Amino acid sequence: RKKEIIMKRKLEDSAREVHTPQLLEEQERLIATLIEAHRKTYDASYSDFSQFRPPKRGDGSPECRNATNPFLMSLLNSDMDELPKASASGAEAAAGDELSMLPHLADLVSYSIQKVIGFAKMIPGFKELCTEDQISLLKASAIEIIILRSNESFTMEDNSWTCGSNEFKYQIGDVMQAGHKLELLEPLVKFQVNMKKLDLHEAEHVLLMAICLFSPDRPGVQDRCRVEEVQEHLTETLRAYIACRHPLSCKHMLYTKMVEKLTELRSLNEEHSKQYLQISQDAVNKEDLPPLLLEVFGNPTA
Ligand code: ICJ
Repeated sequence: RKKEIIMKRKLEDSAREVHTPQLLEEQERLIATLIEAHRKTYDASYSDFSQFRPPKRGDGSPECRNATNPFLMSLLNSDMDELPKASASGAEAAAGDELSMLPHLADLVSYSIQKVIGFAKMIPGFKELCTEDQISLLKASAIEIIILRSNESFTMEDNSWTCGSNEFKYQIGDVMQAGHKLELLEPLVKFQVNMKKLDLHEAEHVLLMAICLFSPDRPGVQDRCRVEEVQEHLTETLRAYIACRHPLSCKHMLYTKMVEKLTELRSLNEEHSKQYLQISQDAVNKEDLPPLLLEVFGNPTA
């Protein structure tokens, strides 16, 4: 009789958990920690961007509409009647050049990798992993987390990443001038649009980045169990958060949709690896790619 009562109460308890999950105090603290970690590593004023090598666009400017005659164009458009020195200015004028955006975007990505590392170090459980596993996780997820965090600057108004002034507004064409093919950029922009439509809370956004980082199936990870444990704790927290904080009308399938985003990121990552290899081989100026970028994405000449 007594046993029955206890059993009944247990069943009721678990039923209540399913229908009205609670955000435990510990989960609340975890979310607060992640939000603070993100705020400390994501500067929404984008004021550091002017320190990157400047963007070079070959868009509508006269020099570039006539990319086949850069020298002629620069003479016609200036008061000079002589070419300054060898090919220097000609090369500058031909900003429609392939890879003309590479130095700027490579600096942006290298800078972002540093920020992602700073974010990772503040996630409970990351520092407790051995250094080798920390490196494996970061190498595999860096581009995915950058794609996720970049959603904050993405706007559906004109499908661009807008980071302050026009100089730091990035459109598909700009990324093509970093050597990427439309095949990759189309899904990248689609991803950003669909992400934007999910209209995530900051808590959900930062949890998704942390969940992405703690993927136990990345190559080279030794202590898969530890990584999985942390990831499960994060996903549990995300489910609980959505269940009790997200308005009923929009939480429908939200968790599932977020997990789907992680799958899409894997395929973007895979395609990025291929195109990165190509770009890093094509880059004539090896200085175009900062050392951190070479270390994280791979150095084909090493
Ligand atoms: O960290 O939100 O691997 C954030 C901070 C801001 C701005 C921002 C935008 C990200 C963008 C837009 C952040 C421009 C093009 C970027 C894209 C994310 C990845 C993409 C930087 C970074 C790159 C050009 C990558 C290629 C690089 C390459 C230079 C080696 C494009 C392939 C992505 C699948």
